[in-house]
Amino acid sequence: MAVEQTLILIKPDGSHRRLTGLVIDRLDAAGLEMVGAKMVSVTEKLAREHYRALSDKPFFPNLIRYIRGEFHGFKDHRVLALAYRGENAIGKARAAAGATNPEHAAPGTIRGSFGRITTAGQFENVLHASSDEADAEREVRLWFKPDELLEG
Ligand code: DAT
Ligand code: MG
Repeated sequence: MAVEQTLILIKPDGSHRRLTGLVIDRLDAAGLEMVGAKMVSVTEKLAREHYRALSDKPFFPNLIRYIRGEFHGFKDHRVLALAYRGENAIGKARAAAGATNPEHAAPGTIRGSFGRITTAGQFENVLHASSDEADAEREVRLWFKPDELLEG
């Protein structure tokens, strides 16, 4: 199986609810190797670029507010960006994360255990994990400069 890189973001709900260590622990247990890590203050431009494939969705405006912490009323735009490398890293990270909708995520996955849907209907699913090879490559490049990643 191919060695891949994938992007993980600890979303503002994840850091606010003190789930950062738990996510890192689960990805460690999945056998993935961290090759990049940094705190990012997410600009509107970065948020829109990251989610550009969803720009025509009705929930897009809230999604931008969510990844920037605004949806939850946080004053900063704090996101922890992590890059992981490993065999089938994209699939392993997605499996550890669980389904997008926390209500449908399997028990024991990060989202299944800790995600929730607010009364306003917004998903709080703790983390972002790249969905496929094309997205992973684009997203790692969007969030990290080449010299911020360990060489493989
Ligand atoms: P994932 O984060 O599992 O890759 P996605 O890329 O389809 O899922 O969507 C990105 C984010 O958008 C997701 O983490 C939460 C939000 N989202 C997706 N579908 C949604 C929906 N039907 N209603 C509300 N928010 C949604
Ligand atoms: Mg996605």
